[in-house]
Amino acid sequence: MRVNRLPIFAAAVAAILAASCADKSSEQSSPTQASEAASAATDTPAAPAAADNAAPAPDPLPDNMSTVADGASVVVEDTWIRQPPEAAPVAGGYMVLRNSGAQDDRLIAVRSEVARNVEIHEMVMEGDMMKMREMADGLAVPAGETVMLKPGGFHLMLMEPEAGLVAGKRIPLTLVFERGGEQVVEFDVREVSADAQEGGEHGHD
Ligand SMILES: [Cu+2]
Repeated sequence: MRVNRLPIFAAAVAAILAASCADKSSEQSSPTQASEAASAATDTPAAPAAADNAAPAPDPLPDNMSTVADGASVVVEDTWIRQPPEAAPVAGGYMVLRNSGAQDDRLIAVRSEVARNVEIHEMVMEGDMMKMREMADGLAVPAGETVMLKPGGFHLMLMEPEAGLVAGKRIPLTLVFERGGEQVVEFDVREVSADAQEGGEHGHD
């Protein structure tokens, strides 16, 4: 064990030394730093990496790594609307928001032709009661994260939906993201038994 550890440690020290050297001297830069220098000063060709005896450095990052121009970085999946009881004043909409981009985004509004308006709701405890509440600032979808809208949790609330929201129909909703702009996404209307639901019948103020 002791015999094997020493070379590894020595290699790590050598790598650290090589890296700190490169900070002072551009001629001894590691491959990673060479690529950064090359993208910073594109008028000069990138100098070949002088790695010397240092441990091999990881592959240089692609030049566009931090400059990805991402518009719609949120992927919308598993979209569905619960078939509301006849003449119900609201209908719940659910989906999965997957932000694969490097930038935080936020669902700030939803529009639909089949409802008077669409609100973004969260569930909160009030005493021993779960209540739903509109999220006035919208729903954050942080970079690299997945946000689920599901019964009993975050959901869309179609206010005063038109008649005929029956299972099998596909309803387009326009999702408006703060950064990514608008996406029109189709939602399947599904019939779900009432005892399976938690976010269905809650009073609105
Ligand atoms: Cu609601």
